[in-house]
Amino acid sequence: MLLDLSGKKALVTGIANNRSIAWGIARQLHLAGAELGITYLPDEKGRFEAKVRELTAPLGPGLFLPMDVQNPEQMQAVFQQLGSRWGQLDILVHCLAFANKADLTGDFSNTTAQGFHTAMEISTYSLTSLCRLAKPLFSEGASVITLTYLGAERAVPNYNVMGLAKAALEASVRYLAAELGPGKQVRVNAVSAGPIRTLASSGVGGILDMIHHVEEKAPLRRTVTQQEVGNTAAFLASPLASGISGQVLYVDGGYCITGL
Ligand code: 0WD
Repeated sequence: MLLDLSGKKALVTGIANNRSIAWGIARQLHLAGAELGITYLPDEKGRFEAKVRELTAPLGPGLFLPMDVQNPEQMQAVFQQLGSRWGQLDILVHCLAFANKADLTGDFSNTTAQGFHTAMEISTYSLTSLCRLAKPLFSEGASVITLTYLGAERAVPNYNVMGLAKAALEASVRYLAAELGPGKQVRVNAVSAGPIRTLASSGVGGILDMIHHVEEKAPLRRTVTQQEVGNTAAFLASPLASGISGQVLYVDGGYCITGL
């Protein structure tokens, strides 16, 4: 059976530029035949909007909407549009995260309550909000995919508060999978990606050292590409993965199995 997503409607969040993991996912979903809805993080000068619109135009998105996950009205508006234009949702890609730069370097114990809250609200709670809003629209066998990192379960230097946000995100995946699976067979999974240079990862202190370390130690002696993560997301979105839910799937060149 070949991977075929034709006729599927996919909402992809978290494209900031052509290095974004979400961009790798959007391209692979499009190649497999899915129709895309894209959300972008709005900013006052509209720079993100222009950049993301130009980047994604060749994929012909059926929906292109602003969505800041700290803005509940904007989130509701996205799902209202989605409901009236598509009437259903087959694939939901949650591919966004944020923590203050000051909280992504140095001593973890210096994390402020505000920094803790911000990281959790944007990077973790947003998955739950998206699933709640999407719930009435999910089709039979719909698939939800989020992005996580090994820092959720190991102490990775500088990853700090984001490690906690990812740990809670992985727990959210399990609770959401348990809630959404009965009945409509909605599946919820996370892809744990190896370190990739992106706008978000450049905020993590020592990201280049992390990548070099993976290149030396991972069984595949390299880190992964956005396209490889995109391929896995397309698989998880497809009926080929119909028996997989509540899981964290590692796309990291095998790094997570290494001891020394
Ligand atoms: O090494 C990496 N790059 C890894 C990333 C390894 C493993 C996992 N991940 C995860 C990230 O934690 C994140 O969940 O992958 C996801 C995507 O991250 P990315 O592709 O590395 O980063 P980027 O291209 O910057 O996209 C993340 C985007 C934001 O970009 P910036 O850099 O401007 O914060 O998340 C979006 C935004 O577009 N975003 C928001 N979207 C809606 N509302 C918000 C928000 N409040 N904040 C950030």
